[in-house]
Amino acid sequence: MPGTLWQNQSSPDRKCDAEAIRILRSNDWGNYTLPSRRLYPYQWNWDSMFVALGFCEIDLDRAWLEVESLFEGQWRNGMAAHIVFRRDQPGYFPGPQIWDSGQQPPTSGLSQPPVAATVVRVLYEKDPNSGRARLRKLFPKLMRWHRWFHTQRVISGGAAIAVTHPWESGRDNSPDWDSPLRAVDPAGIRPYQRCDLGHVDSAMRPTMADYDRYMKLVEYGRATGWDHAQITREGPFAVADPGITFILLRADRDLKALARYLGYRDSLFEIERWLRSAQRAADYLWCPHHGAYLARDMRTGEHASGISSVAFLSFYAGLANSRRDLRLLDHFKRFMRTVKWGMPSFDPEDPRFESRRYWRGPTWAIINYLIARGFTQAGYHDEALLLRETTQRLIMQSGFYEYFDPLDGSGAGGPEFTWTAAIWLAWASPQAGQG
Ligand code: 9WN
Repeated sequence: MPGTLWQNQSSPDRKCDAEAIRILRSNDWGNYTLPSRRLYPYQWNWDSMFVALGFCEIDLDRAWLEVESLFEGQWRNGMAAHIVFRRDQPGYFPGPQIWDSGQQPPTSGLSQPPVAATVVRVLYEKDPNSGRARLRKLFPKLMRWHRWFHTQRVISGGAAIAVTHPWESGRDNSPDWDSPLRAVDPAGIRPYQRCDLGHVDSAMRPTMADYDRYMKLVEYGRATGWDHAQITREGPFAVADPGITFILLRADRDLKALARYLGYRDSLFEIERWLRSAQRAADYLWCPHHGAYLARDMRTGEHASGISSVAFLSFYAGLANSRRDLRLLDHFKRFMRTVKWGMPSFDPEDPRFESRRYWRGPTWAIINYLIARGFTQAGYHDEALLLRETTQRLIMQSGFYEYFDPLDGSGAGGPEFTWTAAIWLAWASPQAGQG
């Protein structure tokens, strides 16, 4: 019976199982789940997909619903939006009026890392019989979204995927965006009031200078009527992101497996075409000087000057290159040796590393999960185990925080955070099916 595995509550890890289920259920608003009740009171794209992985362990039907509801926010041009606003919540800024997307239900004007196809494959393979009709309905939506990335978020001739706003990467204030953001002039933006600082200590959040530029980019996108091709081609910010590029590449491979299950030959050919550009995308991001895949400003061609945790997602993407992989594994070992509670989101030896400031250093359970899945598939089992055990101990010690300080393992950001609970159920718990 689904869920029975999770019902014994005697040991500490079993208590965490019960707590994770409680968090998922308490943030569940019917067919979508809030990342966090106070801090993020809407449906977020990649959060929802991790949530579906968590639900998959206890309630497969509910897991499918989570994915289906996300696609209610899909645009006619194929984009699955990064936030779907189903009701007005004054506790979050910027809300639906600021984005002015013209969509119904209202959404933000950009996207987020496309983990959906990979998650749908997990759900489908869990029970192909009950999932087949649902997969048939979702498949064309996934195709359209991937096509949107491959056409609207690349610059002609290129293959790496651009983010046109730091929020699109899901890694808002990563040092990856520092230099390209400096070129965005925030002069003249409308006055605004942040809400996040009412919920979380400002030392853990992006700075005001960052926010001014985030708002400038929203104002620019809105002024184009959210013309995504134009924004990528001419907008003030277009940075090739190893995070999105590798997540999409992996999702393309999973979408291809789904096309095979359904016997959709035309889609298979189209996906194979996308996959043929993978090597070019990887080569564009590879920085021989750092020995890592780095973000790259598409306006100037400049690489970022430090290494983020998403560099290690090349394994998850299914890229294999023995010379590059050795260099990446050296960095991985160094990162994990330098801090006790990895994987830090940014190089802990770089002067810009900040252990509690959001994407400038902290450890995130979802990223650990993605990197570990890649390591397992590439045969690096010790590295995958290290990430899983560290995540397990972090959560058992500190609770279901949004993220963790890699130096002392303390929780940071929002408490009772949905994606941390979901990753516990899907992967970190000793009882987990491991996604
Ligand atoms: C903006 C919901 C989201 C995550 C992102 C994370 C943060 C939002 C914010 O919260 O971003 O999208 O307001 O800071 O960076 O990855 O999806 O949990």
